[in-house]
Amino acid sequence: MAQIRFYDLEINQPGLIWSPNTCKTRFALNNIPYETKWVNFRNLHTIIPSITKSGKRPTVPIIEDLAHDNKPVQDSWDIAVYLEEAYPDTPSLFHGNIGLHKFFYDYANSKILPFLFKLVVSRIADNCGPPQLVKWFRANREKHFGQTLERFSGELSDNITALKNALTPVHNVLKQHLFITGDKVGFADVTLASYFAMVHAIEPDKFELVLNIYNDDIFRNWWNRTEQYRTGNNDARL
Ligand SMILES: N[C@@H](CCC(=O)N[C@@H](CS)C(=O)NCC(=O)O)C(=O)O
Repeated sequence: MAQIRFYDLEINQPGLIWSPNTCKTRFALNNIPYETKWVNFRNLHTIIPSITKSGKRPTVPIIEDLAHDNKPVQDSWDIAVYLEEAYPDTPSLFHGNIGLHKFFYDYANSKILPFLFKLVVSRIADNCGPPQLVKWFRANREKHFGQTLERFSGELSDNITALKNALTPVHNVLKQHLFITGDKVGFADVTLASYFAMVHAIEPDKFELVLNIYNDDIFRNWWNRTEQYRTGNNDARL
């Protein structure tokens, strides 16, 4: 029986596991029985506040902990910390080094994710739901970025170069260790695997460029190694 109710973000391929922030929670839930509730870019604005009742900007992931009075928790980092405390019998993803994982989480968010996001944002926009939602999403994001999504995305080669720079320290670690965390998977691995999962699902050809960014197998081998932690249908692509 599910202990956690987990809210994920659906686009026009039902069941596709693609959202970079929700994947962190999905992968962190690997050892805890959970059920998935799907929301979309439109209805999350009503569904999420009705659960969190916090007044915070509605985003996913959120969870409701069915084993603890349906307690709602929002935000992928806060959820990871919560699960670690509420489910001490499941394997830890922090290994007593929570500060280091927070550092990597922030690094990946600010230095890696933006370039991966630029590889996929146009295709997400075109496939985020029915035509009305597609129109709204594009207008909403273009207003936010102050430019068209295509302009915002820039040149593929520039993004790959910037990404390669940002991934250098990770590549250096993975040359010597099985995981970013060392010999055991940790939340740092969950974080980067989640961002990779977005490109894998949305733009498979570009994902090949990412895996080959150093013309070696380091990232590909690590990605394959993380498979056992990426539950669900990870081979589904848009
Ligand atoms: N810091 C938050 C970010 C959550 C977030 O931005 N989620 C996106 C989906 S990947 C979202 O819900 N977007 C809704 C929207 O932009 O309207 C976390 O890590 O949970």
